[in-house]
Amino acid sequence: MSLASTPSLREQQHPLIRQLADTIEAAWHQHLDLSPYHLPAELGYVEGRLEGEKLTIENRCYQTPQFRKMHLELAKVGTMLDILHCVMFPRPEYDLPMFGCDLVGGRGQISAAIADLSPLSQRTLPEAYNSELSALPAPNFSQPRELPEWGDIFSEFCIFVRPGSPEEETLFLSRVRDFLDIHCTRAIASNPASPEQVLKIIAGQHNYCTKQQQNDKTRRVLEKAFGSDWAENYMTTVLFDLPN
Ligand code: 18B
Repeated sequence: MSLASTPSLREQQHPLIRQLADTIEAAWHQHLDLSPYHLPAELGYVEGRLEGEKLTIENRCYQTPQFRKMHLELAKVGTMLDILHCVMFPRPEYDLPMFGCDLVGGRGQISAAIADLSPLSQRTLPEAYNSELSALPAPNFSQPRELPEWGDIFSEFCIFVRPGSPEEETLFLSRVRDFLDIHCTRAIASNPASPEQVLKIIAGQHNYCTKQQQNDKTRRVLEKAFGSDWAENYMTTVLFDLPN
């Protein structure tokens, strides 16, 4: 197939997903020293079928001195479902929270917009993050959503909403940009942790990934298109792989 007939998924996505993908990549390029991160070749670009519709997944991955893997994924199920998924996995030598976000929409409406800087232990972020995040104006969304049971990994600053208007979409975008500016600036200024701390950080990242793997809504979409073995492998090696 020629390149001209396979436009990037990004151009076909809901505008908020497109803008968020651009925002994330702009922040990464502005603040960080990016190198490529190679996913298993067969998992960079994936196509399957879900209820007669084509499921397409497009992955982009980087690493930096502070982050072992920065993963931006766009997925589309025919005209039914548009998804953006993003996680920044810090190297365990750095005591940094997990940045994660997920946007899920269909038929022109985003139903779930989630973004957080998630702490690795005792639900508390490093003090510097706490003070910077507390200093941001409190965002006001008209349709907050309730976190699932496994969502105890998220911080008090987590946003989980159905954006109710173009203004709220813009507010969500600017909030994510604030999270990324704070996170990237802190990350490049951070010092390596002690060996004892590293063990705790690894345990914290394990807990984060194990909880995220319990997201049945994600799993169901992948299972329906690719089968349960494929979904399990994808969730544990691409979406939320454990640090060594
Ligand atoms: N996720 N999401 O990334 N998920 O990956 N996602 C949904 O309107 C996918 C993350 C999160 O209410 C929904 O209800 C697929 C990260 C939470 O029980 C669907 C992929 C975070 C919920 C998908 C994907 C995260 C949620 C339902 C792979 C947070 C609510 C949409 C490309 C940092 C869960 C809706 C609940 C929901 C699907 C959070 C369909 C396939 C990084 C909390």
